[in-house]
Formats: sequence, C-alpha cells, structure tokens
Amino acid sequence: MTDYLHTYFIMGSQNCRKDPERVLEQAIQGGITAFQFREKGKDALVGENKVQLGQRLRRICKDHGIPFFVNDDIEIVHELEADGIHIGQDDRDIKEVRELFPDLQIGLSVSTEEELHVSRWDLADYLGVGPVFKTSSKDDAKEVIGIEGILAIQGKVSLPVVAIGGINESNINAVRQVGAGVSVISAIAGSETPKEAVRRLKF
Ligand code: TZP
Ligand code: MG
Repeated sequence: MTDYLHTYFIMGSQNCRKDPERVLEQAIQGGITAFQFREKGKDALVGENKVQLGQRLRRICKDHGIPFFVNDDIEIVHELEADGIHIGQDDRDIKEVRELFPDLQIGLSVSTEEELHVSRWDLADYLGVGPVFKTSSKDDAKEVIGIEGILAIQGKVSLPVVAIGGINESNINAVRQVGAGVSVISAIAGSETPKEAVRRLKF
C-alpha cells in the first residue's frame, strides 16, 4: 500500500459538526496520512466560499506535511496547489485529467470489476474502492461490495487500493486485514473528538 493511503480523511464543511479547520487539525493530531477536500452535496459551500475554505484547509495540510487532494473539481486544483485529485466514474475522463496534471497523484473511484474493465485505471496512482459497507455520507452511493468486492478488485490490478464507505472502528479490522488503505468521512468528521476517532482507526 502507498503510505499516504493508510488513514485517508475525506471531508467538506457539510460533514462537520464543528469548524472544519478545527476538525482537520484534530484529525491531523490523531495521525491521518492524507486529506481530501470534498465540498459536495446538500449544504456544501460553492464558488468563492468553497475556494476560500479549501485554501484554509490546504494551508493546514501544508503546515503539517499532509498530502492534500481535491475531489472532482479540476478547476480549483491549481489554485489550491493540490498534491492530487480524486475522480469518479462520472467525472472528467481520467485520460484528460492525466494530461492536465501529469505530475499530480490521481485517484480513481471503482466499484465493480465491470467499471474496472471500462476504465483507464492504469493512468491512476491509486483506486478508491467501495462502498465496502453501508454509508450515509453519499446520496448516490453504489451497491455495497463488501470485503469480497475489495479482494476482487485487488486481484485484478497492480495499483494500491483504498477502501471507502461505512468504515468505522467496529469494522475496520476486516479492511486492514486485506491490506487495503482506509478512507473515512463520518467516523472522523462526525465525531465530537476527531483526534481520538483517528487514533482508534490507526493500527
Ligand atoms: N464514495 C463511496 S462511499 C463514500 C464515498 C465518497 C462515502 C464514505 O463516507 P463514510 O461516512 O466514511 O461512509
Ligand atoms: Mg466524483
């Protein structure tokens, strides 16, 4: 596994119970290994407000040496001096994204072997695979694939895999056991104590 995928925190203001900057700082104190700015969905900031929050979160990551990824939005990648971008199957084509950002890390979401077959996954640096468990953080989440789904994708690709979807302290063991990285929204952003929440996910 690529080191930064070990405990990869994803969040936007819509996921937080308190100030997103404090949430990110506390998550970093707990030991997250990467951060993805995913300002998206109901109650998410847009336009200049989104960019400004992104800049503040980016600054925090830079100060602590945490890789900073942008979800989907290729328009703000340069402005936020992102280290990488994460795209889904319905976003801009990965071939175009790779041409635009030859030197950045690119993550690609894949849910099934079928999606793998129709994707230029070889252009990505890692695959985000899930939802491994049931999630409430994504309205249009695909069907749950379980640990078997993770194993199926791992068996077909030479890329590092980070699992996503419904991962929390009670089920994380199964994900760690198959050697996948872990990405999490609500188990950290929805916690009153993000630092302790991360510590419980880190082993
Ligand atoms: N993609 C697949 S599931 C998911 C995304 C963005 C949401 C994960 O959030 P949580 O709260 O960790 O289940
Ligand atoms: Mg997307």
